[in-house]
Amino acid sequence: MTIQLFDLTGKTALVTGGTHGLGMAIATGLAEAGATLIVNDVFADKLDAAKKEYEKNGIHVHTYVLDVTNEAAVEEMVPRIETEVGPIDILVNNAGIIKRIPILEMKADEFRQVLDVDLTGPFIMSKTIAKGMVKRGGGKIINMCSMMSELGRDTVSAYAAAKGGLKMLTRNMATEWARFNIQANGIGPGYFATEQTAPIRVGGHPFNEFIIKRTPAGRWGNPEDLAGTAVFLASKASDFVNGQIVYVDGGILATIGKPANED
Ligand code: GCO
Repeated sequence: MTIQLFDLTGKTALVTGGTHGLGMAIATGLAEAGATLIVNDVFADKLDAAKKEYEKNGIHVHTYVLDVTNEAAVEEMVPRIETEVGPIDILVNNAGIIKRIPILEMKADEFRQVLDVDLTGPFIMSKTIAKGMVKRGGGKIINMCSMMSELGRDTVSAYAAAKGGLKMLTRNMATEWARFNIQANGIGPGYFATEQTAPIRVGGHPFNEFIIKRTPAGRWGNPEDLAGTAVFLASKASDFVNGQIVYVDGGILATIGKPANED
């Protein structure tokens, strides 16, 4: 039965930065589809708050303090997680930061910090966990890309460079690991109502109206809008899907947009 292809019962999923926003919505979707859930964050207090939130929704979650940019810590923690919880079948590289600074004013260290979390982090997590997936005969990797994997925007150069790089890293993972039955794909969220976009969405910020007009769906995305795509890319339903970025954007990338005065 096709619907059973989306069942994640017996699978274990790690969602990096799954303590809020899009990461939490995706993690919740994977758990509701049957997966055992693990989330990490660099901040223990965020993990504690998230654990309460998940349990309020009837979801049991395993939490670990882990910095995805620290290769030695990742190589030490992954075997521990896999012993304590179980082999990781699904990895969602969601943890990310953004700095909105014009290129002319941005310091190289600020640029590096964004690249480190948003691009090197997924590289480190994926290569460390994929070693086990190769031995076990397969697995799923989902990388959180962005509109900035395709489009530029004032002030987000480092983020765009990282998300553009993550799109190509995803394709190279597929190239190197499809032979091991590992499917590596990406999700490209459009503009979603989250903590991360609040600075450009609330308080009458002009970008809010711009996005509502620029998005054919005529609204900002809700984090839950991502759960279905994540379950698809984490499940047997996508066993022959590899190196693809699924844009969940209300149609932004499909259109050039329309003049502001046109309804
Ligand atoms: C920004 C936003 C974006 C979105 C998202 C779009 O400043 O433009 O924060 O980066 O969060 O990544 O896909």
